[in-house]
Amino acid sequence: MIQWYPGHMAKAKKEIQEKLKLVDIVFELLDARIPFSSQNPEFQKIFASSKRLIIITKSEMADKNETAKWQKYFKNQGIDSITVDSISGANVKNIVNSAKVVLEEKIKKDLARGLKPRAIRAMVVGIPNVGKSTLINKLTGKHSAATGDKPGVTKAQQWIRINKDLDLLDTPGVLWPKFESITQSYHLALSGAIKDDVVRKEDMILYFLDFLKKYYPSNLVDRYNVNIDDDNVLILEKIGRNRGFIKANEVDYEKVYEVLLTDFRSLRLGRITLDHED
Ligand SMILES: Nc1nc2c(ncn2[C@@H]2O[C@H](COP(=O)(O)OP(=O)(O)OP(=O)(O)O)[C@@H](O)[C@H]2O)c(=O)[nH]1
Ligand SMILES: [Mg+2]
Repeated sequence: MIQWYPGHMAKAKKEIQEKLKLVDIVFELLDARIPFSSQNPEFQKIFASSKRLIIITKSEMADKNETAKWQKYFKNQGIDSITVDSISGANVKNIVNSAKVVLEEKIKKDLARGLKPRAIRAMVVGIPNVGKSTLINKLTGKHSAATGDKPGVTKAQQWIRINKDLDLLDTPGVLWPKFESITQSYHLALSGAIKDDVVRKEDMILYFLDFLKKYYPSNLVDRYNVNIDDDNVLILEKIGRNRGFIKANEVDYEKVYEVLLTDFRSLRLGRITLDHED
């Protein structure tokens, strides 16, 4: 089984637990393409008695129907969720209201006790690269937190005041010691949460082709002009030849893998959700 749990993540997890008593609510960020694989199983325990709001990021990259199914799935577990696109800013402004709904009882109680309303203190948690810092920057409207297209950009916790209604604690991305399955590690690597070299790239690509054939055949056919009945190696070869990726008369498969990964991550393969409930 694949493992990738560098020491700094254990530390980051400990710091999350330490700060828990200071916050009113936890914003658990999940990647819309992998709402299941990006959910840290250890968080269930850590946040068992915390108020939680799931924020599904990168929603414009995922398959809308699947996202709706996942929101229903979380609702059935009693957890509210909201979808956002932190690049365009779609729905980002609604986060405060969703948080107020989750905290309704507490807010009412505080008012009844005569306490002055104060900003909601929220901790932003999630796997590396899920978009924690980008979301915070969209909310502040400026570059308050470092972001980057690779896992592990945020190194330390940081409080950021959004407005009079909201204070956010940015935290470094955290994974867990053992992934549930090889599929989960492929989904994490494909989406960029873990580095490609944590899994065997060739196996991951073959898995991805099988996945596309099953769930998004027309995306595959439309993009690369291949036949859905071709076997995976032939498909890779065709893509390589079409692109002119030839080295010493052979197809340069490494380059073909990169094309598939880049096309998926840049939406050139269309909107795709990797985690399907069935
Ligand atoms: N398309 C799209 N890209 C996003 C969205 N949110 C974040 N990104 C991109 O995802 C990448 C990672 O974003 P970060 O905000 O640095 O992620 P993070 O969760 O803070 O990552 P760590 O600090 O490494 O844990 C960046 O390239 C962002 O531009 C989104 O809603 N849509
Ligand atoms: Mg960050």
